[in-house]
Amino acid sequence: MNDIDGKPETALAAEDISRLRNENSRLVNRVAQLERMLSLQPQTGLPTHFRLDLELEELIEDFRRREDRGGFSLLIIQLGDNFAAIRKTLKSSVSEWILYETGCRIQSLLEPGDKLFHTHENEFVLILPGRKGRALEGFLRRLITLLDEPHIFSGLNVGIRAATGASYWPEHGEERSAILHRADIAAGAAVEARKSFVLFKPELLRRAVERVELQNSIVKALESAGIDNLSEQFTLFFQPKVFASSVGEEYMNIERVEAEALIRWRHPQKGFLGPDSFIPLAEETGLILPLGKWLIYQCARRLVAWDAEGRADLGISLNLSVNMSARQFRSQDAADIIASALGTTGLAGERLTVELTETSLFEDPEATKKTLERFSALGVRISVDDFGTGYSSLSHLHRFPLDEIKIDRLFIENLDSNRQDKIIVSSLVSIARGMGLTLVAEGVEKPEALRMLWDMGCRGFQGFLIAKPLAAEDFLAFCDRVKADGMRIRLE
Ligand code: G
Ligand code: G
Ligand code: MN
Repeated sequence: MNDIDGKPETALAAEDISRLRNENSRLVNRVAQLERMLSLQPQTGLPTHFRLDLELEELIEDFRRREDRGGFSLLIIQLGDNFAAIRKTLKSSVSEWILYETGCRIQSLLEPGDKLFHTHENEFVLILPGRKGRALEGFLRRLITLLDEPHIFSGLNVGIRAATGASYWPEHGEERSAILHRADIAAGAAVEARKSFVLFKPELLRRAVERVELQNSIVKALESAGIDNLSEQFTLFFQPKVFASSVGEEYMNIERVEAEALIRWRHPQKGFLGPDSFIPLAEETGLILPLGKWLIYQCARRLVAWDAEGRADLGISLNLSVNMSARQFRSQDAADIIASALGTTGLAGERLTVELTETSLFEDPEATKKTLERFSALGVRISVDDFGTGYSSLSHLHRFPLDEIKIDRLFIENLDSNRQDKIIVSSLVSIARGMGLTLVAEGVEKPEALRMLWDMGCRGFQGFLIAKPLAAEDFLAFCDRVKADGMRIRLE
């Protein structure tokens, strides 16, 4: 039989076979080269994640065959943030040296049968057969001491913080993936708690699962509803922030009312959630960015709608304060989002105040200044939230275009009994006045505290004494009541 070119079949096959042979040996070499690359980490010469997967599988098989229930412990050692920072900022030879040395240090502690892998840039995995509990404690002490020693390298002296998580086979999981996952959760818990070592326990898994679920439901709430209908799940409460013109025995007279918007979540399964149970997670995962954007738009729309309906009319246009988280503030488009919310709704910038914590302001003062100047250019007012709890230096406050300071409620709580708090608050009042800033006391619960604050010269008040955070309708009712009472609020 001939093929289509008319050549005899056997001749073609012989040619092909020799070509294929060459090709084959080239591929074999290439595969061997890739295997070497995949199985050994170049910086440390230690086996990689691929080898870990294979060897862990074999080890588990082996323990099962031998019915050795003594098992092993698996440690995940992660080098901390400062290692990542060194990698970014210093020459790569420095981070390579640190990795190499870390590998050597761990290796110096190993006994026959122990296995060390360099699985990711900043991560090592250690398998210690038969070592658990007390036997592991001794090892850990030596490991942590050794890892804590500074790395000295051509004049540099750097300490690297390492966090280790451990799990036991077979107690914490029978399968390879389970045992790795448990150790990873423990390592994550160690990083979060800034501890050198955490041993896995089932409670950690429950917490991790809960976090993932919560994260998923934030994503779902954001996705399913679309930015306009998000309000099916998220809703805003409004806590009045009032400015007094006089404070008497029974009443205070009010010059104007503003409100702070506070987010609440009507979670389909968990019910009504306050921000403390999801804002930190939203911050961590970046979900705060779409959520924060929704918030700003929501506040702008609210004000425009109230204006159109003639609600919340106290003779002066209502101002709403929005809390902006540090991550949102640092994102490139914080000012653009405000600008487009104002543009879309036609709201004047003066109607919004952005509340920022001291920590977000002082993290990167240069960038802060630029962003705040853009906010100011839009007419938006800027308020420092929870003032006094962070580390901001008073002398730096004047560098930023600020409008308002809110004294943290920690200082207000015991104002009538704590002399220290009294001194701090009255100096804050004079600083704020001196700098021409509006001052608001947060968490005012007792009439005595309000009177003391008034006597010190504070004019802005927020707290349960005046009103709790209120649903929109209740907030409007509050405004109506204040107006009906001749702009007075009863103090009791
Ligand atoms: O009631 P309250 O539990 O609302 O708020 C607790 C904390 O959550 C406060 O520190 C407040 O700043 C924060 N918070 C409330 N609402 C929001 C919001 O809409 N965005 C951000 N980033 N933080 C909020
Ligand atoms: O941190 P921020 O100021 O944004 O927080 C507002 C938080 O303070 C909300 O959780 C709100 O419920 C709470 N809050 C407001 N007024 C009072 C008060 O008078 N007492 C107490 N304990 N908490 C208050
Ligand atoms: Mn606030």
